[in-house]
Amino acid sequence: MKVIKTAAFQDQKPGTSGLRKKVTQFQIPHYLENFVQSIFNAIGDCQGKLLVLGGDGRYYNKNAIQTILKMAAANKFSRVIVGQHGLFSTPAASHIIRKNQAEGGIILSASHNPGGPNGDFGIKYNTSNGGPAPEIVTEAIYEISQNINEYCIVDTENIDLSQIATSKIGEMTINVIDSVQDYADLMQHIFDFSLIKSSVKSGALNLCFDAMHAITGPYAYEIFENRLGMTNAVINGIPLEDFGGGHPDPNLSHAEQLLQTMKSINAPDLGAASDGDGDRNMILGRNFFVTPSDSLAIIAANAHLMREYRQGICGIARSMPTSRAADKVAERMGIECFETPTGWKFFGNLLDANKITICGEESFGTGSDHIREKDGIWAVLFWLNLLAIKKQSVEDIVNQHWKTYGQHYYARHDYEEIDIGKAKDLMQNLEESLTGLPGKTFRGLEIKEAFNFSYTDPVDASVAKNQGIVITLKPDSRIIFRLSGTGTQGATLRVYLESYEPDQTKQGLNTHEVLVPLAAIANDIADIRQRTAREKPSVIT
Ligand code: G16
Repeated sequence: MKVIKTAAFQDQKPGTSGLRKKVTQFQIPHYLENFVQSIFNAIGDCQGKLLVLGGDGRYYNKNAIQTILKMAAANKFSRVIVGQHGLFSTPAASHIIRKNQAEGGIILSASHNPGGPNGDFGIKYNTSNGGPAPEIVTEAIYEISQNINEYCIVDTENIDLSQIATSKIGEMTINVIDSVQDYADLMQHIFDFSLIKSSVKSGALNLCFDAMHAITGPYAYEIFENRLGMTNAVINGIPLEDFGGGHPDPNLSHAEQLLQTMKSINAPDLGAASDGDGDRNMILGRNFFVTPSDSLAIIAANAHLMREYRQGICGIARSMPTSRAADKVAERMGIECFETPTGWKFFGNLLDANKITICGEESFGTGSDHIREKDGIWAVLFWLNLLAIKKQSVEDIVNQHWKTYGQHYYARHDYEEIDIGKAKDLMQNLEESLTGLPGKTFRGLEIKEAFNFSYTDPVDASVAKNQGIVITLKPDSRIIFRLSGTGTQGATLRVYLESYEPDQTKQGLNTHEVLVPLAAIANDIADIRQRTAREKPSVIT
């Protein structure tokens, strides 16, 4: 074992979901090692403990896995469970941590961010509940990283991760396990595979799943094709280190091939995609997009139809910028709907305390208490199971939902890679204008409230402040501004627009047209064009 002297890096503060930087940054000598040692120091005594390790297979995954294994041995972990070839989707890693009662897990991923030598890399730590480390832990890791001056590593050959086998580094056991089987078994336990399979067999149900050359390919082949018999359901299923040069973000801008398929005359019943590490999902019907916020609400409203949730659900949670469609469902069910800051880590306490069963975010994330991460394949299976039960089209199910609960027109406008200083000024300026806004009218709509969102965790009373600026307008609209916590280049301003429409005759219209006035008001209030020097958003989802 070697103790290596190092100097602290000042920029190792985890964002919305772990530490994300350019690959080139992680390649700087000691950069990865410093952060990993900071995680281990935050855990404390690692002696005798079990760690889960895997990543989404992006460029640098292979190198980082070997380094982390050698550091885990030097830090005296007794065992590491690692996915074959160093691969685990984020949901699968969460499941493996829980199933094996591990101390925690390290997941190597920059999620939906592009990969390759010039792309992004990331590292996140999940705790023993299988969920992303809460703020108190990420803060501790960051603090340690600020003063770190040495790390430990075993000087040894690389470990062969290509075979399912057990090996050792010194005293530490390494179990290389199949990355897919445990997770596929869990899905089969939750959903009614025989029902889905018989619908598929009768020709009543088919799917196009776009794995975007990312981690879900092997999971999708096993689950959709092998276990459910959906031949040729998977496209872009071979994981590549650079995601084939694409942007593994399942949204209307980046899943072009899938969108074309779903617009074609032979479109399947369900179209879906997942992201780099398999926790996000996009749901499409034939020529029809389901917003993630609506998908969350529909999943919550229909959960009792699924085997796993037949007793009903105990509560729902959504992140603050997610539309309030789920709130309407909770209201009717007489259960609570929690509004949390952006970031899956804020759902962990609510799930552990059995306050919620279903949760989700506008950023294409949905999940339940089966693990402690959002889960892309789970959401697709939910929709498949729902289609098999209801025997209706995706569009009909959504329309029916709107008729019952009203429609929340919703869009997110992203201004990517803007100057960090300009983005901070914009937010600061907005913050200073808040007290003067209520009562003012913009383009015929009166502002009800204007505030900076903060959250007190109902379980441990921890407080998260400055989580985004919320503007509510009469009769029932919202505009939200926040800066992304997952980008690696400049700043990304996110503007979320939402307008509630209970009148059935005004539902199903073109979302972007309906939201034109709100987009204009957002610009009036925040002076976006002037301050960012951008004429329009770079991405609209
Ligand atoms: C991460 C978090 C999500 C969050 C999303 C967007 O997703 O896990 O909870 O909603 O980032 O964050 P931001 O708006 O700050 O960019 P992922 O899929 O990237 O891990």
